[in-house]
Amino acid sequence: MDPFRLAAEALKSSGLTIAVTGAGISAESGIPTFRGNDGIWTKYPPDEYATIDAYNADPDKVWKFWLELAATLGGSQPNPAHYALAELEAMGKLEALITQNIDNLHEVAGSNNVIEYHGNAHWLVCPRCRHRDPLDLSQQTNSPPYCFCGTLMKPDVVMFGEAIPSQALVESARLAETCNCLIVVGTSAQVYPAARLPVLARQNGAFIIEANIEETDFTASVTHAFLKGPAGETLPKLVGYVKG
Ligand code: BV8
Ligand code: ZN
Repeated sequence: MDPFRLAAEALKSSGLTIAVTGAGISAESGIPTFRGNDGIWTKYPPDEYATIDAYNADPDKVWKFWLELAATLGGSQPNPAHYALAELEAMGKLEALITQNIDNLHEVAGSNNVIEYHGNAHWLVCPRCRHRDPLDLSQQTNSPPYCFCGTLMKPDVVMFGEAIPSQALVESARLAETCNCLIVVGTSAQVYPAARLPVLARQNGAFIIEANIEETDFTASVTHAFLKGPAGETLPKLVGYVKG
């Protein structure tokens, strides 16, 4: 059966549907993904630039990478894939959206119930007192700013070796365990604990829809309906089937 028809039927009959998104959903917004040929990690190895130990060891070096990444994100706009998920939410067919992305594009596209599993690059946070400030890109400083409590602030993103914010962790696990349908979009399924969410949902009997340009570790073992292609095309097509 046509995977779009299968996926649309599952969505229509699902009482609680959630989405899990990764960098691939923002690829058509011009944001490079992490892995893959021209991925961010090819230029900036994650163990040098995206771990909390690297940040603590040399904040200025890592700060320069985050400013550059935030500047790339700053100029980007949502693409039809982001709008398709926002439309499903507006249709009452998507309860929550868990994103690994830090680009804020789901919020800009109109999704309301977004769980930022890996934080948000447009904010700074104090590791000590949790005070947050918006990241002011016009301040191209060489070093991160200090919090009023005297501690060096950091980008409000979850770096490797840092814990997922506890509220996001608990709420996402609850949703994965109780949903009837989960749409996983544009993730290589390499990063934990985010990569556990579709597995958890499948174990609890949910119907898994996967949208990706290529197969992943989920496709053979977790996915029921694989929508192959760019999410900017597959997700609007899926919404069309749901409406049809
Ligand atoms: C933690 C920060 C514990 C911001 C990120 C060994 C085994 C298992 C786990 C570990 C291990 N060693 C270490 C760990 C833990 C580690 C981990 O999982 N490492 C991996 C690499 C093995 N995890 C952690 O450290 C996590 N924390 O475990 O803490 C702890 C507990 C208590 C107290 C202290 C500590 C923290 C993980 C979060 C790290 N932060 N990002 C940022 O840089 O964005 S992760 C980074 O990878 C991004 O957030 C990104 O979202 C995430 C996943 O990547 P993807 O989104 O999947 O993107 P990717 O490029 O990989 O793939 C893109 C996909 O899109 C591809 O499939 C492609 O085909 C597809 N695609 C492309 N174009 C399109 C498309 N699809 C559709 N349409 C298109 N057009
Ligand atoms: Zn502080």
